[in-house]
Amino acid sequence: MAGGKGDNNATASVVRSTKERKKVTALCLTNSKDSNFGEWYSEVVTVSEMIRCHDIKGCHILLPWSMGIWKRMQNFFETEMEEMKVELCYFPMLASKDALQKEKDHIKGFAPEVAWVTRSGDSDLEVPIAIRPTSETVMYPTYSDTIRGHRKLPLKLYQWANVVRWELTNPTPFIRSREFLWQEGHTAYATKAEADKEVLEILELYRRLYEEYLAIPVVKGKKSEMEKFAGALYTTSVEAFIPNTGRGIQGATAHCLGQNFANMFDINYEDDKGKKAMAWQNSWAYSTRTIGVMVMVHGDDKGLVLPPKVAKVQVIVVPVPYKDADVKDMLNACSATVKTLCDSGILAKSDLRDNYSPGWKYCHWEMKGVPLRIEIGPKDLANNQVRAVRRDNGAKVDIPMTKLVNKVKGMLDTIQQSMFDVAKQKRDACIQVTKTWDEFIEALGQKKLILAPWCDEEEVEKEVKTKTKGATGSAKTLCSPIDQPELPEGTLCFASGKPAKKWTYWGRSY
Ligand code: 87F
Repeated sequence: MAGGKGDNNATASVVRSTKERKKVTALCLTNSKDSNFGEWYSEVVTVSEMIRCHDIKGCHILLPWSMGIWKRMQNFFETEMEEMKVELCYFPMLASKDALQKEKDHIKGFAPEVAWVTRSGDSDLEVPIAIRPTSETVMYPTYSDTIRGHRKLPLKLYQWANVVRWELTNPTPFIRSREFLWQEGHTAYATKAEADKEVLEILELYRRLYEEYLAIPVVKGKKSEMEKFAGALYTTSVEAFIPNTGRGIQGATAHCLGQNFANMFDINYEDDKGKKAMAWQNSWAYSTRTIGVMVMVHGDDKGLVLPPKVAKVQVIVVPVPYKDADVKDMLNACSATVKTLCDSGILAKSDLRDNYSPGWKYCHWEMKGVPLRIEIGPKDLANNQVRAVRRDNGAKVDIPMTKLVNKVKGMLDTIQQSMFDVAKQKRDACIQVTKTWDEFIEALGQKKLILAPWCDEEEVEKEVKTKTKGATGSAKTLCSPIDQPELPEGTLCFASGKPAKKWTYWGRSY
């Protein structure tokens, strides 16, 4: 692994050709994004030191490089939670069988994914205990007590938690793993109108997380009856798209639960007329899947490409010693540059190791996706300038030391915006409007993100699923965009030929 203990000697020894060096230090990906996407993804998340494998299938170790990204996303979200007056809490990870049974109707389809603790030491537990796959059943008994007892609505809580879902399909780091991290929000209101309003506010936060932070375009939309969470009145989501595989991916979700759980868990309050009324609830989450989507959308054959707003390190400063030039001055200039940047709030770091060449360091930090590299060589030192190199497009500029902070800030903003623009351009190029079945099938074969007029009938969605079944899964609805394009009178459903009710995105998905 790059930068690992084992390769120090190899690098220091006489390894001259680039090819050989890359082989020894594993700085080069052996798979390419375009020809070998699945392998490329697995390789890039491990070689960049985001994750390490664990000896339990579907579980991964999240290393500082990915946790640093997660932390920055958490910071954004926590600030917004405070603004919305949603309070942080923590509930246990173990759920009783009784509580889980209460929502058995909704859990039916999920039951095979629930992991159970059945023993302690040598003895069987009297009653097995579930590890939370989600926390409704853990939290809602408390909601019932709290709301009825002394607290007025609304009750707005969220927590950061790990959850376990014993996935049976092929695990993929971040995208589908058996244990993952998420933020889960659970709120209760007196009226449906308040709950509806919150769903859209949360959905907007998720859009901002993806578009402003991860630089990934998403569609805000409503799930079909078939694709919604069975326990919800309706489900909304932000949907991203992976051009390389032609698959949609649910980025985050916000449900209006209606009064379903309130009825199951007896979450009621006394209304102004002293009458018992059931609460209206929402639940919403985004998970570490966000990181996987970011890798898939932005990564390239040199490794990760991190958007500046989520990168753990935004600027890497590398000294470029040349023959007998004074190395000490150069190292001091690097440290001073880092200090100046850090003092102004930029996440900068230097790589002053003397047992790696500048070229090796370039590859290493490119693999890790650091948005901006600053090189300082003898000429730069003499001219009181640095050279900055963008990770996203390789562009190089010389920056006078006197303008360092402003220029670097400007470049980081430009990179952030440019990464979004490029990703949006690629995503948009994959969107295909189809009005007939033949067009739909053709677009599906071309890995498109399909926007089609639909009659919104479950039977029709089922039929589309059956008819498109193949080795790589079948087509399904991703969402109906909240911002609906105009649907001219008389438009027909692409699949059934009945009058269309809405525009809906379709495609294969993760
Ligand atoms: C897997 C096993 C057991 C999803 C599961 O989306 C139960 C479930 O209830 C389960 N997989 N779900 C739905 C989760 C709904 C909801 N929970 C709170 C969210 C957002 C956060």
